[in-house]
Amino acid sequence: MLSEKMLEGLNNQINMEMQAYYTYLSMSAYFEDQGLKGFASWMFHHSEEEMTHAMKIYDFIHSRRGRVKLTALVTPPSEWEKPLEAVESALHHEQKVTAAIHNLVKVAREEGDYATDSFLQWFVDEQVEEEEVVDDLIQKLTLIGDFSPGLYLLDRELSENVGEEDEEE
Ligand code: OFO
Repeated sequence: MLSEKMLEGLNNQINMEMQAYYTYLSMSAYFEDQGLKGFASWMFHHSEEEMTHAMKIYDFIHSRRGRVKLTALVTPPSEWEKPLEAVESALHHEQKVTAAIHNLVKVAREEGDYATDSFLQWFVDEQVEEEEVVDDLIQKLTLIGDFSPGLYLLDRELSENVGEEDEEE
């Protein structure tokens, strides 16, 4: 059985992952509009990952006989001044998600809930990767600056990477 505090934290985390899904999807739409198809599919692919994160927690709550409660999502931003600004806001969001996951681990440990602690370790590792890939994109965009051919090449690289990831799944 999950404690009430643990259950509330996990339900909040579902909302956060869904919010991430919605935010990356909005970024994908923004990049489509900018004609940057590679960025758009990278963001779309990432939004789908966020939905799988939400569903992992959804399933876990049920497997512990808890009650899932879904809550409202906030309208995500839809415009950014430039690609770098959009990707920086993605990193900011990931950092908030990481902090929330760490807080859930803390609650699980305080309560001696080893099953939830163990379940959350996948998310702890995943967040390291999530922050790394987004930060990598920020570094590349910073290097490119206002050099449009560089942006074009990065966009192409991203569309190729997304294709490769899909083949591996
Ligand atoms: Fe769910 O990992 Fe990003 O937010």
